[in-house]
Amino acid sequence: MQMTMRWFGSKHDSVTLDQIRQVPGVKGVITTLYDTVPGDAWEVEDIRALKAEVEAHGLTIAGIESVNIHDAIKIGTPDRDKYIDNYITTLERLGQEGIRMVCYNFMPVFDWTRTELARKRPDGSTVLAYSQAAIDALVPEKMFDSIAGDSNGHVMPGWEPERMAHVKELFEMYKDVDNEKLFANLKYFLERIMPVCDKYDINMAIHPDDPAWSVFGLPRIIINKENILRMMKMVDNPHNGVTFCSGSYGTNLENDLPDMIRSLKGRIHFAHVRNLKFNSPTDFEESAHLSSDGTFDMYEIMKALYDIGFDGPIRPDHGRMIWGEVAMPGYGLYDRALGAAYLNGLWEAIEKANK
Ligand code: CS2
Ligand code: MN
Repeated sequence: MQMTMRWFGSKHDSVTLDQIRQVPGVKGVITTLYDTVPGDAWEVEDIRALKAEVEAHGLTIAGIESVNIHDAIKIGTPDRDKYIDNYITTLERLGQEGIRMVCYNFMPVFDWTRTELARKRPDGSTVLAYSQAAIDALVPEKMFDSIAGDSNGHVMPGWEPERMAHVKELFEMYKDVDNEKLFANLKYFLERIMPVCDKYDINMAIHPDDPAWSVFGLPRIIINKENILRMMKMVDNPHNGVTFCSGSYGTNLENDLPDMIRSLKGRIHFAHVRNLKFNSPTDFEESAHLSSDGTFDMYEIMKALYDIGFDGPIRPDHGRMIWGEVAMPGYGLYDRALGAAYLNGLWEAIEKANK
């Protein structure tokens, strides 16, 4: 595995490349062109500038998170091909710059959903949290305000204000899209992009839906082992792979994370590893990475990745906000650096025990 950290670009991130470079074991970043909106083809110069900036700081781009998918593709509207063409152009340009891993998701309307971005824990740290009761008390149009109002002035990934200004219309457009339709639209998209992925050896890594169930009645498909294996089979190409995000699949306690990892051997192209602490099956918070601070056995998760020979980029996922840091919720430096160090430690121990 290759330890990385997510970086949103110097215009948007309070964490610098110089800081990331000093985190032990981190040689690459996972980044994106944060100013693009879903559906645009990325400009060659912008990709090159991003790459040059990262490399000037002694790091490499280990992959892109995310190239987001336009709603027309997920809905399957007649103009979807235009947006798929733009997506292919972006992939081509990334491939030409030597970028080999692209993360994306296929969640309708809303990306990841949390109801609090700064829940206070007894030790004074704050964390992202989710409670189904809070969602049930909210109308979808208020969801964006709830996220934006809590984000220390940052635009949160996947919550572009341009898109969120049209939440009502978006819901209307998805009204005939059920799980089957969404699967079919995903298949259509993947079949069209696989040739360019084959040509440039780009690994596509779908991020799971978070939480792993339907929110506000919207369809959600990337939620469990059965569905993800169906997706792997439906377009059976090694470049059609997954981002294994423990904190997203793990929102559903019925998902056996190490077992899922083992069943995806060869198809996990990117890993997000973080822990969750459940207060009830429908109320959880994003704890520290350490097993004993949350509900998951992080050793077993890392061991499963080791056992399947995982060699792609991995990153600590959302961290707590600690030590007075002010940053994008989930993406401060300190707790993610602790997470990276911990995951590196687990990996070293597993590796040595297996030699
Ligand atoms: C989330 C998502 O998992 C995460 O870290 O912040 O925004 C995720 O990056 C996207 O859903 C992937 O497309
Ligand atoms: Mn994730």
